[in-house]
Amino acid sequence: MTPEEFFSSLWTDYVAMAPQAQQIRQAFESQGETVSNDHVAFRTLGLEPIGIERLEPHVLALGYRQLEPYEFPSKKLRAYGYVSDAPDAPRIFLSELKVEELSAEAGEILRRCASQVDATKVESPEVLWSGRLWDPVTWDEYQLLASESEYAAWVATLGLRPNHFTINVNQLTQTTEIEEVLQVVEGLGYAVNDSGGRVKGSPAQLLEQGSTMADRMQVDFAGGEQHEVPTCYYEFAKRYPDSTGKLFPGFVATSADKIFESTDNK
Ligand code: OOG
Ligand code: NI
Repeated sequence: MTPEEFFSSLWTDYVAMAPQAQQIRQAFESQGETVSNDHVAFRTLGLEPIGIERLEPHVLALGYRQLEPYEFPSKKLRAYGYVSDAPDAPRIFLSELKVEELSAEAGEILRRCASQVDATKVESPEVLWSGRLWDPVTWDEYQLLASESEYAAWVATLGLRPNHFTINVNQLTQTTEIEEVLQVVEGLGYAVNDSGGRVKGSPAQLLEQGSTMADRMQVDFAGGEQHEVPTCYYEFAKRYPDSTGKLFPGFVATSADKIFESTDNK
């Protein structure tokens, strides 16, 4: 699979989950802007057979390498950033939930989900847009998971798929500040994630970011019930050059911690 085929499959899955992304992208393109992708991100459970170590080989096979690890103690997550030397290659962010840090009850629900995954399916790159690979949880279980970890509830209902794409704001010519981009997005009727401030990070941290609040969609729960849950969101990133003149390639954990909340139920 080429990186082009990979990202094109991801985009198709993503815009089905986040129709707002298509609208926002088109709004910038209709101003004559070129919309390029800074990065995509995935979520998973730190459990066999779907932990980061099982998903990472697909990213490495596309020509990426691990850049650095990130820890999110209060969210019980760990993550890695990946970069590729191919020109204009988007970065990739993989995170996983440290399931053992949740309650026994939550852990049991999540282990039941992971135990249903066919390990051979995880060996092909399509697993990264395969969605939920287990039976739906109950609405009560969803709420229990969400009370401990919004991330856990998200993965249990939506499975493995890109949770956001990111507009590279360095490439825009008319809205060159994150705050200006957020105002365009609000003008289109989409809510902005203001946790930790609308614009996360600073020029001194070499990365500024903002995001929408995720779209919402009816999904299936056990017993044939359907309920609306947050799905996927759009992010906007502006990078600054470091002392060597090279654009900062990484992520900023204190900002990422708040960006995760773009899929919170609030
Ligand atoms: C990823 C949140 C972190 C960033 O750019 O810092 C992130 C997620 O919501 O799964 O994307
Ligand atoms: Ni991001």
